[in-house]
Amino acid sequence: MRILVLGGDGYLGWPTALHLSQCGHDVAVADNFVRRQYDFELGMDSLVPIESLQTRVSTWQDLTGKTIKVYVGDLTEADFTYEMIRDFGPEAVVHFAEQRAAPYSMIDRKHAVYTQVNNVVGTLNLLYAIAEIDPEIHLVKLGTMGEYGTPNIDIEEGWLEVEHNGRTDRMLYPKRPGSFYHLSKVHDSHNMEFACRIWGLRATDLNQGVVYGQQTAETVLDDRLATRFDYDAVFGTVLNRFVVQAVLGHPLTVYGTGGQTRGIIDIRDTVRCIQLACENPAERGEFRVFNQMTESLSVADIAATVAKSYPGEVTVHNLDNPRVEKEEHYYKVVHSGLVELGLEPHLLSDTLITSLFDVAKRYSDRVDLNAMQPRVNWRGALDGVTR
Ligand code: UPG
Repeated sequence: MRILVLGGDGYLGWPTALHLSQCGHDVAVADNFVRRQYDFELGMDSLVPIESLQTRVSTWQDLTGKTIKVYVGDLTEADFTYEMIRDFGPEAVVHFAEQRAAPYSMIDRKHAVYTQVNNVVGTLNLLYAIAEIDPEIHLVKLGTMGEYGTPNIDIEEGWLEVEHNGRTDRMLYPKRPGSFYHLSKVHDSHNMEFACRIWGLRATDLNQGVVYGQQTAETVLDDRLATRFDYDAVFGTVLNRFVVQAVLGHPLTVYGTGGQTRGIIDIRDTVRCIQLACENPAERGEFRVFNQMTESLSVADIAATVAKSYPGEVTVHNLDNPRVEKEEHYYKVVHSGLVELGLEPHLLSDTLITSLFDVAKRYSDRVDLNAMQPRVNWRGALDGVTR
């Protein structure tokens, strides 16, 4: 298949592009490099050094003989988006090209507005480009488990059968997200469902859990193919952060009681899920939703698992929670759709954590301890930032 990966220079977009290419698909990537720009803005950097996109792509070609075409541009510029879709003529578009950090979106008004404009307008341009150029294209879009929040009922895969006053209907599952970033994905989901219903597009919304890990079968082939490893309090995801903290002898930064429970997924399952979604497209007119996670763990359980796997001493520090989120709640999620398509989940294991410890140890001299402490507060009290 011809598959275009948007956000192909990022933490997950790059390993996904490699995996799809390795599976024999004809892959192109697009990126505007804004993820690297956020590092400059925040004074942070990936723990693992990463090469330029050009070096990554040429390394892949040298190693495998497979080519990956590169488009440099911004989805919020409609001309770029239309020209790219016309030029590459994809059968599937995998869309990672969004600002993806909840804390970044909560820094202040400017960052909230940027996140929502970037994410919602980019996706809307893409929907129009697909509808006008080739409505057969299957859009595979990264949503988030954070769209649902933590409702006191079971979380279904995107849709809910509702009975009300003796009548029934199948409605989009109600959303109660926890940040302006997560809200941007809710808005995207509604726009996509509308485009499927009104124009007959085909789309898959992958509501992904919190990703952990850094290596895939393809990225380990050469250091120059490595993907990012974020450990800072803005872009670092919780398990990856705890691994780096354990290695450094820094207390694990559990926010609040740690009772908050999240769906999680190994990066190796992420790339496989995208492959499965592309190779098994939604029907025309169908807005299909999968919950892309493999197990649920509380933050305290994640900390305990990391502490148990680490050979040295690990301490846990329960910080005042900088976020506004429930710390004790019901959490039960249906996530059978991708398994039915063939996903064989890698559940969280000591082996995976041990290999992550090795990555963290190898680059531990690159860690900036100042990046560890959360400074973005959901209640709006960030030092030194004007709104
Ligand atoms: N948390 C801690 N300590 C930390 C970091 C996080 O307790 O040092 C908690 C946090 O309060 C939250 C949970 O861990 O309850 C998960 O936080 P995090 O790993 O930062 O994930 P999210 O903010 O949910 O966002 C990530 C990705 C996002 C994706 C989402 C999927 O950044 O792009 O949509 O996971 O759920």
